[in-house]
Amino acid sequence: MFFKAQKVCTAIAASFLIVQGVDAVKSKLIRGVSSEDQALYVPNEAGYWACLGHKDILIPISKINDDYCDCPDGSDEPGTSACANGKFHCQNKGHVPGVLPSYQVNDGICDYDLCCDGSDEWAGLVKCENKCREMAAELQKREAENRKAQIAGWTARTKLATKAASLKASLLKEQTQIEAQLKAAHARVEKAEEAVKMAEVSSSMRVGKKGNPYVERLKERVLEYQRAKEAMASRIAALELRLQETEVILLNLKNDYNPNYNDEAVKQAVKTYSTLLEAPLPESNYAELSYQLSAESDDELLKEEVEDNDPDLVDYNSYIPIEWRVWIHTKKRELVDFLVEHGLLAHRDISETSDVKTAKKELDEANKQVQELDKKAQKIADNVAADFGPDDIFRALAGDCITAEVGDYTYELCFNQKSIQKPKNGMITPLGKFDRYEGNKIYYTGGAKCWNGPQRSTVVEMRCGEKNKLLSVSEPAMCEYLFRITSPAMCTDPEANESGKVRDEL
Ligand code: MAN
Repeated sequence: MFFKAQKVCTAIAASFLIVQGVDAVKSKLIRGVSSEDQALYVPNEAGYWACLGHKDILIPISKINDDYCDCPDGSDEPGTSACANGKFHCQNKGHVPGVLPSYQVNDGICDYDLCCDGSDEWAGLVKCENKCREMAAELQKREAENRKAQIAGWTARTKLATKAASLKASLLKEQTQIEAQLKAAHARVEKAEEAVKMAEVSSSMRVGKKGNPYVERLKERVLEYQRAKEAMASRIAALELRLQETEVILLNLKNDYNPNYNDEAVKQAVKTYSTLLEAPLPESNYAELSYQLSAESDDELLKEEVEDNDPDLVDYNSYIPIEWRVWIHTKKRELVDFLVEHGLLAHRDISETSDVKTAKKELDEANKQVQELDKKAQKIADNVAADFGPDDIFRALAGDCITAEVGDYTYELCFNQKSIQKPKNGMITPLGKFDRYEGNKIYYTGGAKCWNGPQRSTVVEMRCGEKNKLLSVSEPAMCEYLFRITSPAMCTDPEANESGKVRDEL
């Protein structure tokens, strides 16, 4: 702004000087120079002017545009074709000003692309009408179309951004759900592991299992036998005492009776006692006696006992708390496993009870559930962390494909996946797997190996467009493919651009 103002002031000063006039030439505007730069063509007091790029070369002001090149930078001939490197400024009123290489001045060709006002052909070799008005209208139309396309592209991009954000949000939601499910599944595994342990403990210690009716009856029977044995022992003791006393009486009678008295009863008693003493006594066993006391048959109990005849069976279980039993069982299993592992004990398959089988099945299912959830969680985590380009925008396009027929091939590009080449009749050739996004480019690498060359790869150059479209395919180097595409993903906010422009101008 400051420079502009300064230039305008200088221009005013220059015009003033021109009006004042050092000579006739100086009073005219210099041809081929913009109104802003007219001020650069002011002579010194002596009527001399210095070449713009060579201040040491001074020429009389009359030599400007005299169709002879005096300045090495061509600055003395802006309005003629005398200098090969000069520049001709076209004012193009009503349109955008242009700068033409001055050798194209008066060459008999209307250079409308740069000089719509036809001022480059001022010598009259050819008549160039002023086309600035229609060209400005055309430009305006084009700009309006461009702006429309930009708005459409930006609208499409906004939709893509919404889709990408919602895809990510549902992924994150799913991730949270899977995490909760995983937590529950881990708890299920822990519980199932505990249940297996308990079932194994119960199965390997069945005699001591609380609530087993046979065990309870067996215990009762033992107590019954113990009581019977005690009763029998005291009865035997009493009878033995009485027998001892009787024996003393009979012994005294045997020793002290008078055989000269003919008492038949005494003689008979002494004789019977002597015979008894000579006869041997049978061995007796209290336990055997006590078993015979029970009227109920033990067959059933004994049968159960045989069925429970597990070598692991230990009868201390009923007397210890369940947690201790689990601990003991675990240690015992560890010891057995250790001994089996080190070849000190033969491996023995212990047939499992249905409780153990059920518990193990539940554990397997719980572990399987954890594995499946882990896999799902990993897949989601990979997707969340994957590269979907600037602002994650290509998340909305991942897996979408665009195709184009170029020469003998159909080319296909799938976002975040692959790029392929398909001949009219023949096999597909992979041109690379998605590798990364970088600025406005996508890289696909590691395609099919080129004959005698590298693996095929693709670079995709993108620019803004309302639709995803494959515009062109080329092969700048053997097996290196360049795809040019449009995509709304590359569009920017036209309003932000506008406000940017305004800011630049301020
Ligand atoms: C095939 C195509 C071509 C490639 C050659 C290389 O014909 O994939 O694009 O240049 O192989 O041998």
